[in-house]
Amino acid sequence: MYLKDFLAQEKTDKNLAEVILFLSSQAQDVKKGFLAAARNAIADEKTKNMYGEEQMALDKYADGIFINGLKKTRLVRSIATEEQDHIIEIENPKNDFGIVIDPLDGSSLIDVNLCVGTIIGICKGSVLDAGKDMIAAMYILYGPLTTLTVSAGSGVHEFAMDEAGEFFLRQRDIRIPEGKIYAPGALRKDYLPAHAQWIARLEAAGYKLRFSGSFVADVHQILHKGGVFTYPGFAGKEKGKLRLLFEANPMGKIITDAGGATSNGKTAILSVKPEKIDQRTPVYIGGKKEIASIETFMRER
Ligand code: FDP
Ligand code: ZN
Repeated sequence: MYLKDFLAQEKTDKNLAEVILFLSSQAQDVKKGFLAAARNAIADEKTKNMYGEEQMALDKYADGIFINGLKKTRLVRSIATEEQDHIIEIENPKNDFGIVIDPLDGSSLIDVNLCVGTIIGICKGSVLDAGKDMIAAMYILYGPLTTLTVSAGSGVHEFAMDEAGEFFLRQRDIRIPEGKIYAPGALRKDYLPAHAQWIARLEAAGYKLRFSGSFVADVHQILHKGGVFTYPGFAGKEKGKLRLLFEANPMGKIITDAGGATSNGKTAILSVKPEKIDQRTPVYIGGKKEIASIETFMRER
């Protein structure tokens, strides 16, 4: 079954379904950018730093695809993206939705052809709404398959792109299983004490390390195999590295809707009211058990 038919069957709000379908259709153009960048890289292989610039350009290229498409279709009122320092307001919008986008997460892995993705949250109104008020979240993963994982009020579902660029249903009602994978960001030497103890506890319990450097891909793995991803606050950067709006909230909604949980170490990330678009947050995301245990460690210190 195709995404369009699935959204209709699930009785997804018509306007919301239109936004989800439009965003998913942009994946093909993002993929064209990967190929173009690879071709340019070969042409410029003598000048190594040119390749670095191509990588940077792909972030901007993907950003442009989503922003220009949304401006043209006027499907949403406002857009905040990781690549822009201000909220973009659309003139004469057809809906009141606010959209938060990380156009290309994990972009440092493009040159080695590892998995990267696009992360999107859809708010009913303001892009600065708390994560729990988002009405939908989705991510596109550019891997061996191009997949779309979406939560829009009726569970978490995964689609895969076919030869014609259409997304067909691959897995319905995904629930995060119990599992023993941990994906720990930041340098061990900078860990704060409670975090260090919690990591030691996971290791003693036999958790296996899996960290690619692409947040969206690493959390995707946790969604399917269980366990926990973390990019904590650490010495010198107590607020962590990852962004509340573009990374933690949309992925947090998907994991939570699949039966998992998310925390900044003290409280559910989705309950935090953002103050600014580039706000950072410590991130713990995964199984309920692991998230409850880091909150206990943090409380007891
Ligand atoms: P990137 O800078 O490549 O966009 O968004 C930040 C992010 O990647 C995440 O995708 C990833 O989990 C994290 O940074 C990796 O950070 P480290 O290089 O510090 O491990
Ligand atoms: Zn990112």
